Amino acid sequence: MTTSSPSRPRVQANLQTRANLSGANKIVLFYPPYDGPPLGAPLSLLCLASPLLQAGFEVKLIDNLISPDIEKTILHEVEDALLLGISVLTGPHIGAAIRMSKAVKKKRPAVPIVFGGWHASLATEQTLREPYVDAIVRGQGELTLLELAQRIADGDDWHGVRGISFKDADGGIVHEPERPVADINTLPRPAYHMADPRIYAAVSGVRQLAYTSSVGCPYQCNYCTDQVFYKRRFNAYRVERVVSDLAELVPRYNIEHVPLFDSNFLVDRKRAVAIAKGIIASGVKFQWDFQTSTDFLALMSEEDVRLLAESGVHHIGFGTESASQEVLVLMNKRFQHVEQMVETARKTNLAGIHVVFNIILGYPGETEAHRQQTFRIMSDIAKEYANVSFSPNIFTPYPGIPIWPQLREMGVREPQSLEEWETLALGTNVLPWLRGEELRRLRRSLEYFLLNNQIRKVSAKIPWARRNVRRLLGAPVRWRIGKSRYSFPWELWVSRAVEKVVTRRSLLTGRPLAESTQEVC
Ligand code: B12
Ligand code: SF4
Repeated sequence: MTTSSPSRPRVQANLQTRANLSGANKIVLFYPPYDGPPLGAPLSLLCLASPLLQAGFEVKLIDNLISPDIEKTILHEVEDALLLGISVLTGPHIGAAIRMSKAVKKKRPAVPIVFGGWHASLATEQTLREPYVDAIVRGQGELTLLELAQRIADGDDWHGVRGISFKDADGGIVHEPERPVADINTLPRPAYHMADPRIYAAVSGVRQLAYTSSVGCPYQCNYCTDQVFYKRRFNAYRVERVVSDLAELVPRYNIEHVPLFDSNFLVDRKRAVAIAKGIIASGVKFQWDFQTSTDFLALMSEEDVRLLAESGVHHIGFGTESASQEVLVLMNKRFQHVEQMVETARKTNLAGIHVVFNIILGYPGETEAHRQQTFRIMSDIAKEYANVSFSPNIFTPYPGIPIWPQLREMGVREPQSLEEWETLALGTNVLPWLRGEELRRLRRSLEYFLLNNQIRKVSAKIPWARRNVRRLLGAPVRWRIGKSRYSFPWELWVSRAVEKVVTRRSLLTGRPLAESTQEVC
């Protein structure tokens, strides 16, 4: 939890606000708990805080990760607050967002509660129907929240604030027109000073600084909402800004690791290479990771990929999703081809960069034959290039993804309330076409695929018994994947005695995730 005080309060004390909060100048922003390893300070809140601070508001950040008793802290902080803003992603975030909102509404009903972030932006009407939500900021939030906060502080009506949806005085739902996405170069630097990475390092064990060098991706994959949020525009900081930010922030906070939160970092390859060169020239040393698509990496020269590694890139996450061209077309991923996955693996392997290929299983239209093809091709790639790991998930339909009309027709039931989205089994299975024997076969073949990827790594560092089991199992496991034959799975039984197979990895960092975790970002 962090606070920052304004130099020049902007609130006009003589005005009566909608919520009767005259004189209040404090904005409380809350980041609810999520499932999975801690990733450092929530960048969304740091981005939102900056323009508010510049405009003279006091901002208090409450992040569950470092505020042990969130309810007590929030209730205390909203005592004299102008508004409570909550960032909401689909899944576990929602539970705490609901609990805190209800508690605040009970104790301080006059304080407006504003939801923002991907879930609230993509399931706006449904979220706003909840009695404890007063307004939603849709999409990029910096300028919209600032304008809304100014309206509330000035006691003005909320009509006309572009990018918000809200309940009017009669409880009717109003959707204001969209706010165009702002060029991120025009936005102030996130308020990093409000989230000391040392405090976060005590929780995560890593001194890391989340950074976004760009937002938006030009592609339109059917299962992804980036296009809805950022309108397919690659909106990126200039090279000089990225390099000077990192060259300043990394030594200031003694940072070891910078995960980039960009949707597709290599859209502009020249820019990416210039950033890597700039980092090298700055002399500042740290590791950094990013996510991108294989079509872009495959187009880079070996020399440029090596340059990325030299500048500190040690992991890259790829949404490869399938090795069947037919399934890639169903996903509207026509831009991606299996040869590019191979080329990506080859070039990153040469450069010594670890990569994770995400795989989506059970996509509508994917047959068992497609899936087996994916397992075979991906296994071949990993056999050739030891730097490749996988993170497979069963397709999860998130709110607002373009393929929803088809999913409804195929019998997928859309959650009917905010609460229901909280309990959606992310990455597990809600697909009516993946049941019974087919699901059992998927699970078993997936186990073989993951086991194969793990046991091909036989090094002297591995204990003797496990090393020998890996050697023994290698050939039969590869045979099964080659032939798609999975009955009487004795290799799985034997391996379970000595192996804990990694089933999922973080695309952002490459680190293994617990099997139960819902977070794969
Ligand atoms: C980092 C990240 C995470 C981290 C964030 C942790 C941290 N410390 O920051 C964690 C691990 C929590 C995470 C988890 C998940 N994530 Co994630 N994540 C991302 C990622 C890569 C970057 C998010 C980010 O910080 N961006 C930078 C900031 C500045 O942007 P922002 O968060 O969008 O915030 C802006 C606006 O959204 C808005 N805003 C946000 N909050 C608020 C609050 C208020 C009050 C207001 C007014 C505005 C506002 O204003 C901000 C500034 O413009 C995005 C992809 C992307 N490119 O954005 C996916 C993304 C957000 N995640 C996604 C998904 C699917 C998930 C998971 C559901 C499952 C999964 N695949 O991992 C889980 C959910 C787990 C849970 N609920 O517990 C989806 C969105 C799905 C959805 N409907 O919510 C995205 C878009 C990836 C994708 N392309 O599909 N994720
Ligand atoms: S390439 Fe990645 S970020 Fe871009 S639309 Fe496809 S899934 Fe989304």
